[in-house]
Amino acid sequence: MSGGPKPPSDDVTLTADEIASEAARLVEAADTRRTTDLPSLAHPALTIEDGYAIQAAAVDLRVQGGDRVIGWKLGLTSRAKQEAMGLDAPAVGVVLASTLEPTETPIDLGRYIHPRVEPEIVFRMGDRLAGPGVGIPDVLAATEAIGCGFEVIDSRFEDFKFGMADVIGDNTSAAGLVLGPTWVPARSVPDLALVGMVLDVGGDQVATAAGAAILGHPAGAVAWLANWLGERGQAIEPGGLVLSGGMTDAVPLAPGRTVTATFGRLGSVVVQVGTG
Ligand code: OOG
Ligand code: MG
Repeated sequence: MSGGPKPPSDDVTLTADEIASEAARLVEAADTRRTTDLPSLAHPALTIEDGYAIQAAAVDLRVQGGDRVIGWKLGLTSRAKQEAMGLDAPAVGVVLASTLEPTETPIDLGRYIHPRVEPEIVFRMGDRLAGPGVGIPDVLAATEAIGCGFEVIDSRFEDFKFGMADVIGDNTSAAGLVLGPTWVPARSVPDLALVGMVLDVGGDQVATAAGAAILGHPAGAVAWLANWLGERGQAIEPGGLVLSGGMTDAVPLAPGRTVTATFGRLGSVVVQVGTG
């Protein structure tokens, strides 16, 4: 797997130099743990495809620096997330190997700017998958295993305030990933839409959701991704992960906080933040 989404070039309005400089600024913001200006500040007519071009350039910088693409993430696939962020369509981002957090160890807040976690259903793909015409049965047949995780999002923009093209340029706020320990074959969760999830923060139950929160069906969201990638001549590659998107609004991480998401058949995932 290499690189990020490749935009159809006629929808890109920025020059190659402008794309490279926006990408470099976002990568630097992440590396120095400081927020930066929205790309749309300097480029008010920024298009969604400009956003994907910036994202792809930033991912290329990471890969040149020794990182590796290990999958795709969907963002803004639930109503809870769309309402929280004031945006009304799904977005695609890239999962990099460097963002994987060790499971048992407490999270180090020093790696992030203002991190939040989101409970997500995660697919590990067995077969290559690309549209057109991909549906839920195709996704389930191509899936090696389904699990759960917390995505750590950490916008490179102040207060998580951004437009659609901006957040796409910022790789949809992707920053970290904590995977749960349980992986089950797709056939053992015949109705993924009805898998429940209970979200607990420091002993308080703060939200509940079902798989159907994700565009009606998490595997339908993955089908949407495969069809979207197919239009661009790209694919979900074998072995790749797909994060199907936050099922609830995200929870800010704070020193000493423990966040747990308990899913039905998909087990549970815990994020612990150190106090130091
Ligand atoms: C954008 C990323 C959203 C999700 O799962 O919905 C996302 C954000 O909220 O900063 O990853
Ligand atoms: Mg997410």
